[in-house]
Amino acid sequence: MQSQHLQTLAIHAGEEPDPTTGALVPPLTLATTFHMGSTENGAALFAGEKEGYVYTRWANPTVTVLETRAAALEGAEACVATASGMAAITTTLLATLQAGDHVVAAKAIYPSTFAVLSQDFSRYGIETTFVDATDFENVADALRPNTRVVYMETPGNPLLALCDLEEIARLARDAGAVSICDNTFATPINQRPIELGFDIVLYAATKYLCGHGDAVGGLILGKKDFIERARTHTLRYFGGILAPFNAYLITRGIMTLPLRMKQHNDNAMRVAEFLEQHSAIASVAYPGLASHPQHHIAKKQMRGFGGMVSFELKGGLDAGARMMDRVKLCALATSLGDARSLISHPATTSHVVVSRAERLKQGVTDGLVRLSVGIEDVNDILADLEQALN
Ligand code: LCS
Repeated sequence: MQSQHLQTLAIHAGEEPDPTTGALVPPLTLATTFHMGSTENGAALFAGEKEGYVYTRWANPTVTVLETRAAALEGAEACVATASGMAAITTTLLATLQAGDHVVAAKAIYPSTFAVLSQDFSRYGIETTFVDATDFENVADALRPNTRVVYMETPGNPLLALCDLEEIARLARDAGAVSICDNTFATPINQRPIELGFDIVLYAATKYLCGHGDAVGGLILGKKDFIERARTHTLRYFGGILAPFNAYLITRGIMTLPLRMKQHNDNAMRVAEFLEQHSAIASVAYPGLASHPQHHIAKKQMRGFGGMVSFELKGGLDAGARMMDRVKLCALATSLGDARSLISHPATTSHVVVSRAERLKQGVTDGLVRLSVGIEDVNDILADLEQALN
């Protein structure tokens, strides 16, 4: 049944008709525990001598369907699902790092990731150097003999800064460090870090993969050995597993991911072009625009430029706030990647976890507006923005 084409994998990978009922949709298995058959069989399952389901914190059939499908879509050897995108990030870092290790990370990343590295991992003796990764030479300069992880997010949240994945994967490999890419904004449809040499890809599946704004979840993808270690050690003990119901919803969301991304890409390009020529707008960041400072990297490593657009109004914060209060179709809400358009103000929402000084250092200004362009008819999105801007 399996084929190499993404749209087919998105619909079929990881599922078989249910052997007892023939149901085509994989059943939602909410069971927390599974019958072991016999004491002998139970012992073999617990010892890892036999494969099978034991307890949902270890593995669950509904979650397995999602993991198999996501791995197929990414072209990864294996995948493990987590409770959230943050759980995917922290589980991966916990599975990789130990006291005395050093991390090189892009500075303009999801602020909770910035916070966990700078405020929490630092307490465990793990130091992070944050660099402007739009120039890979800055990554090279920050590497130390004890650098164990090179952590990137591209396009980055919320500035949409890009880094050169191929160059940075090479630098990390030469330094003996594990390369990790948060690919949430791009999705496997628009960008494939493993093919560009990255070791590990992470997702907030909460966003585009789910696509409908109704399930929080995360994914870690990479080599089988690493994923199995993360699953059977770090995740099993730290406990941030994905709930089966959320796995069910995210698996269903993935069925339409390639189609949705096509529409997100097309709509966002139209919105970015519209904003760029509008007299009330001071600047627009979208990887697909020729004016984007890393457009050359976008063309090299992205198959589509995604659904996220950031911009500033000429009137700064006040004008931005007035606009965000006036949109009607675009919902004033955090998060991103939903079918519906979402508009947000990073400085007063996602970025409150870092200081204002740090936020400004990253380039996230008081007036920045972030738009997650949905898959509604683009003319309606444009009309909404136009009336709000005017
Ligand atoms: N990585 C990126 C790039 C994200 O944008 C987010 C969440 C996460 C990881 C964490 O995922 P979660 O734990 O929420 O599933 N981004 C959000 C945002 O920009 N607004 O609300 C959440």
